[in-house]
Amino acid sequence: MSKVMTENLTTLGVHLRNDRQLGDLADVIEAIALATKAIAAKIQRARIDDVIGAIDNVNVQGEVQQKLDVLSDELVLRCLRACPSVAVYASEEQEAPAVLRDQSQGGAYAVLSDPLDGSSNIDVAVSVGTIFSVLPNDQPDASTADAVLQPGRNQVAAGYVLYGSSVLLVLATKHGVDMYVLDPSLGEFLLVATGLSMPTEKKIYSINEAYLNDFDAGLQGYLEYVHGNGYGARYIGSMVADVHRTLLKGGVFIYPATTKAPKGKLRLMYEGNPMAYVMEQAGGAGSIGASRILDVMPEQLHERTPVIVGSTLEVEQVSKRIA
Ligand code: AHM
Ligand code: MG
Repeated sequence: MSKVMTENLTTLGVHLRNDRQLGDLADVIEAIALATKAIAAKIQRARIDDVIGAIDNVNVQGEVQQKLDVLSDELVLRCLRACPSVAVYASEEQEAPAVLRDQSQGGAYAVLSDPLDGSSNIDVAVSVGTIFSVLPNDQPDASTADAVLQPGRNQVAAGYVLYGSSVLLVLATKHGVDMYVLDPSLGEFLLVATGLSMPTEKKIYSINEAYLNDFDAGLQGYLEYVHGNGYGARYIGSMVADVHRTLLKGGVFIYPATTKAPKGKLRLMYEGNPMAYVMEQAGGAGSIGASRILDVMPEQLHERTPVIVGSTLEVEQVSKRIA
């Protein structure tokens, strides 16, 4: 059961330092939070400032980049560059990681991010998000860029900011999952709930069922099962919004492998790992079917993965059919 804060007003910075005792990791989270405040402002003004739509470029994934993808990526990089303990920043939008400083200069962490997930939804005002993952920099100076290639179980913090009807920051650390809301008049993230824990039994499934014929037989069997057993379907098509609903309301979010995309669509390092870490820290689970997401040893920075995250029982129901 999470504790909802109603009496005390506490900022993100105060909570990270005084209650969570995160030391220099608090600086990293605050740098990310600063970037997301700037991104939130850009999103709200996007139509007025004419930054909706694609630029004439594709990213390393071969996807068309939106103007706001690039702006968001630059904002995260600028904020992390100013943070003395960040060694390296890797982003869905950049082919290679940006090495900011090495271990001898105090670079203790690697930060990975999808700076603006679901950006193609902005023109219809659907919620979007920033996803982030923080790993320890375990590399000696010469190979700082390699610090990002670690399994997700090594994460020391991960989370997301949801730009929705309000702007929410959900942060998972070894202390559990806390939620903050951006007070626009103060420009501060304020603590609203600590120790979030997922509902265990909720019959909600979230998947793009239009791809049904491209799913494997086991997953098709799971969908037949949910149709006949009183489940509800929810799918926004914006991962942060779908995962956030799953965290609070329970059920399962699935982006599986398909015949057209045999490794799925979502990225292990920027999407799968941080969301699985959040779910596990809230008492849920994250799976690729055959194994835990957090145990996957990455071979490439931008590799894709099937993602099944949510309530432990429901993740098991799906995984056992497709493993
Ligand atoms: P993006 O990283 O290019 O923005 O794409 C990721 C998004 C997720 O937010 C969402 O879960 C998924 O794409 C939806 O894909 P689909 O339209 O195939 O259902
Ligand atoms: Mg994205």
